[in-house]
Amino acid sequence: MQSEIRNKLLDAFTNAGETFLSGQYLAELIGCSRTAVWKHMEELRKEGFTLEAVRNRGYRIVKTPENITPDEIRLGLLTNFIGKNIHFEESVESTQKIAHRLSNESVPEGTVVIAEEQRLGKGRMNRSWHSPKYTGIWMSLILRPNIPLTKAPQLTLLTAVAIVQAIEEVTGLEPEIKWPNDILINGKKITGILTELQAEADQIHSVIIGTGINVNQKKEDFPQELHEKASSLSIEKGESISRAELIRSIFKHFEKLYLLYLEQGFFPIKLLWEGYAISIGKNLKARTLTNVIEGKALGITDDGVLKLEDKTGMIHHIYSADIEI
Ligand code: BT5
Repeated sequence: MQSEIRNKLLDAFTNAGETFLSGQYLAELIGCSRTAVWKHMEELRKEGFTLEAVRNRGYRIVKTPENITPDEIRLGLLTNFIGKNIHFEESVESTQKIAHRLSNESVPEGTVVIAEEQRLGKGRMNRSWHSPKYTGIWMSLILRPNIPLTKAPQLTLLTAVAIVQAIEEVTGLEPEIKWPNDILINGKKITGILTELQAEADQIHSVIIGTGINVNQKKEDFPQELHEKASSLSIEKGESISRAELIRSIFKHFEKLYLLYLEQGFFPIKLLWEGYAISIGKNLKARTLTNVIEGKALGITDDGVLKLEDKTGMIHHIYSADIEI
């Protein structure tokens, strides 16, 4: 976890923009000594930040490091609780595993676990998620919404909307959503979402939303079996993309949508989601755990459940499946 002083320091630089901040000003603002401020500035320098220090004016940050660090994410973060508490690791089996553990330790809502690499990244139904080092965003967000168990899948759809909005904002690309949890660009998967619950009876203890976003991989970084199916934002855009900026943007959009959802329910999210969905109106094959249903996608219900009409006119409600378009 990050230190309180470091967080306050980064918030001050976020608010200051290009303006220099003096050591004296920072020390008073944060309530620590000037030596402590200097020590934290040196730590930032070691992490790869480029700082400018000018006599009689103070400090400003001119460049952030290449790798992601919690400090870099924090600099410029405009949320109140999503992503304010970052648990950062260089290499883990799965960020979901750590988030489950932290969730039991009662960390605040909005805590995220981010790793530079996952050695055993998970998809749904025990599939694997390829998560190579320094190229993607592999993170798990801990939420504690007061909603019934059955509504938890709506949060997967909400997350997809937040990520699409953030990708649009940061890259200008126009992703599409394939129900329930895939984000595609030019038909290739850029992002997968895995929503897991900790619950008792009908009471949700926490929802853990794992997102895997392919950001700066090159084609050769993907294993052969994913070449046709997967892509990254930098392949689609033709340039590399700042992962920290994208993470901040996701947190911002997510917090806005999540607060809207808690206040007004799923309906406004549904409208946004439909605007990005590619499957609606198309003929699909839905592979559920027990069977395969073919039909036309009519849309989603107010609860986020997919409605498929088969050849006989019967309407099926699909709660969880893999979709082929
Ligand atoms: C998903 O599952 O799409 C959910 C992926 C969630 C990953 C995040 S990363 C952070 C957090 N920690 C974790 O351990 N997991 C979450 P599903 O719909 O089952 O898709 C899995 C399938 O996508 C695999 O079977 C592959 O075919 C394909 N796949 C694997 N890695 C991929 C990648 N990097 N990009 C695109 N497709 C991939």
